[in-house]
Amino acid sequence: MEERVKKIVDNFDIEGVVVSAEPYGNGHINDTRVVKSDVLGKERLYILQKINKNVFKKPWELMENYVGVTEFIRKKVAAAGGDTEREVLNVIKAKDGKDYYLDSDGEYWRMLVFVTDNLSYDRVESPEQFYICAVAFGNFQYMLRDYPAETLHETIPNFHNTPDRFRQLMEAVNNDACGRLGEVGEEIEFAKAREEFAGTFERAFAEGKLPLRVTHNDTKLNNILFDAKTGKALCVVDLDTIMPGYAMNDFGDSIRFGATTAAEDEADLTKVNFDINLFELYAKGFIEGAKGGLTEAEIDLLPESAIMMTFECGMRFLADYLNGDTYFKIHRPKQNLDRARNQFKLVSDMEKALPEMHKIIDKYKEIANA
Ligand code: ADP
Ligand code: GN1
Ligand code: MG
Repeated sequence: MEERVKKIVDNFDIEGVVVSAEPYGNGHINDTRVVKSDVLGKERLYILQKINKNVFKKPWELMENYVGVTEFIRKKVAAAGGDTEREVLNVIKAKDGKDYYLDSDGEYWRMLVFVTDNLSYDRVESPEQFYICAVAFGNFQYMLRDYPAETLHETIPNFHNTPDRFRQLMEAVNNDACGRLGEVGEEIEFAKAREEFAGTFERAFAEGKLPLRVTHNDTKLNNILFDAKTGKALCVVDLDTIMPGYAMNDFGDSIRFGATTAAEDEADLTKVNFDINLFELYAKGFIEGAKGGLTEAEIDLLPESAIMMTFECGMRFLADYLNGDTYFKIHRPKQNLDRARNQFKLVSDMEKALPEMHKIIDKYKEIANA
């Protein structure tokens, strides 16, 4: 283990003798490591994360959210007789009593208890698994329905404000920081043709038709840990973006990532197709998991939220490509461009499937109201 990492780990109040701290997981934002510690011959695992300061400008506020939300959920898990070490994240304090460690380079680190015997998936491997994920995210929102939203910091302002994401894309186009604009003419036209659509939710909110709720805002399949033994959903992770938001977006973001026949960065677009059967399963699970907590207006907008989150994410990948890949981690050149094209292909598919998506949602709305 590098001396630098060992020094950081040593600043946390963890048990045993630290043996290793290897990179872990496939998140696009934070640097995540799994820390192995030896406690009298028994292995104990932790997650160490360097919080991405480029993305999260005030990590100390983010950690206040993290601790507030996890303590709130922990009480509910305990009251239900659940496992408070595995069904909710546990933040380990630094030795100075803070919920994070600030190193001499000005980087912020956090330590979490590793959720043992978990499985995390980067692709939907079975319909059942996607359904389980849907119930878990629906239920997560339900669990936070009475969380004091006014105490939450906005860790990324305008995170799911799609018109603002459009604006940021146009800014990237104007700057053309890396001279890449010539390559993406078609994609820019695609985005411009949907500028009006981008404002759908903001307009509905301004007209008082949508409530603000405490939402997760990053409901990718790999932000749920499954129990390796039972296959059930165990723990929702990646709580960096918990903020007030629209209920539908937690639905739409999962559809974006999961109801597709290919990985998010698949470059061969003939392989990228929207899967309406997975959409239906997720809709059923999410509505059930939300336990009647969604308004009719929210349920009616679930199909649009799938398009909204996919379109928004495509614009974000495209803007990042134009800006020189400064936000999302990439592992090869043009990965963000591939991601953007992939998302826009899904948007086209979803637009065609919109009437069918509405029919599906109407069916489950009736079941939910019955
Ligand atoms: P990012 O914002 O970079 O996506 P995450 O917080 O999602 O960072 O962490 C990256 C991955 O690490 C997750 O997708 C998950 O697989 C794994 N992970 C995160 N927290 C834990 C934990 N407490 N126990 C086990 N695995 C975890
Ligand atoms: C990022 O952190 P991660 O990998 O779970 C991003 C999401 C995007 C997603 C696209 C804080 O999620 O908003 O939808 O990549 N998170 C942040 O894969 O920007
Ligand atoms: Mg993540």
